[in-house]
Amino acid sequence: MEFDLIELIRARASVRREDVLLGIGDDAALLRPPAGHALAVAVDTLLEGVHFPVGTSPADIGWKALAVNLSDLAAMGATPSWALLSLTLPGADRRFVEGFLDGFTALAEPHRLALVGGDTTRGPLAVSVTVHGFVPEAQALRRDGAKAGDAIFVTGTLGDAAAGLACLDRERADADRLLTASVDSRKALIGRLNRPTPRVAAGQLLRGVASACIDVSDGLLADLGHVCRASGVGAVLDADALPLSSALLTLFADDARDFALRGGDDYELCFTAPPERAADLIADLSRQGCGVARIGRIVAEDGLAVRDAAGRSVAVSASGWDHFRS
Ligand code: TPS
Repeated sequence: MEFDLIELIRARASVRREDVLLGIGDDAALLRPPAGHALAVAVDTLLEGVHFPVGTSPADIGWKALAVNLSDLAAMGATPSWALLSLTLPGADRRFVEGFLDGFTALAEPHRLALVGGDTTRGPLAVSVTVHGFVPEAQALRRDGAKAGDAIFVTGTLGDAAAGLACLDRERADADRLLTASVDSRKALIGRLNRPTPRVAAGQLLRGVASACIDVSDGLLADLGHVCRASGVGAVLDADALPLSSALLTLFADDARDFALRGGDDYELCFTAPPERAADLIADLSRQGCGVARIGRIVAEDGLAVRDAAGRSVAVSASGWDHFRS
């Protein structure tokens, strides 16, 4: 049975690349990274009921498992090349694997990402994807380069995925309102939860320009906090500059800002750059079809502050997603 599944996965590995000397089928893949580039490698595991709600379609799980990994490469400014897939399944469910590969392939193909190996085991549903990419050695985007005076930016809109999760949460006090409210907004938010768009092209455009970069997986405050700690700086965010989607504002007008600051799973890029680069950066990213907002500035003093337009502090609980929080 295991070998049938591996054969099925091999048959669906549609992207061919010249730098894959040997793909799925031997004990290890043989790959040729390009000279002068660093190999960027990242792994992310998705568990049912933790990273995606029970009942998520196999195709959405396949898309998201790859998207969150491509987002890690995007945050490094890397160009994706190869992936490994490890699937733990309760049974040899061919239909699940077919659906999973539909979603996975839909995202792998446009990024020319070759699936070069993997593993299948039996157990509670879990998906682990390892991705590889290349970035010119001196141009990789890192978390530790933010400088006092830099402007802070974020791509796209924030808070949508966490709001999508809230829409699916039947325990919520306002569950009935959410079920009957704007169907289009609900769909848009749940779509952001299930099918995030990794900002791969944006990450490449930021090479050599951004002083620091991270993808927003745990929530803006948490992830910007990682940048600040790594860089030895602090940040002041402009609460009124946070980019909020019309779907979020339609369904969660009162909590929109909180979702944007603390909600995870958006997979947008948060980056810093000298303020004099702001106008060019915004124009270049917009030309790519990637929205970008300037949301604050890096300061020398530790800590994260959120201010409104009048300069008053906005109270927020500075927590993001933490797997080990009890
Ligand atoms: C059913 N969530 C789970 S893991 C994570 C977030 C925001 C951070 C990124 O994970 N419950 C369900 N589905 C979800 N997506 C969440 C909660 C939210 P990692 O740090 O492992 O990369």
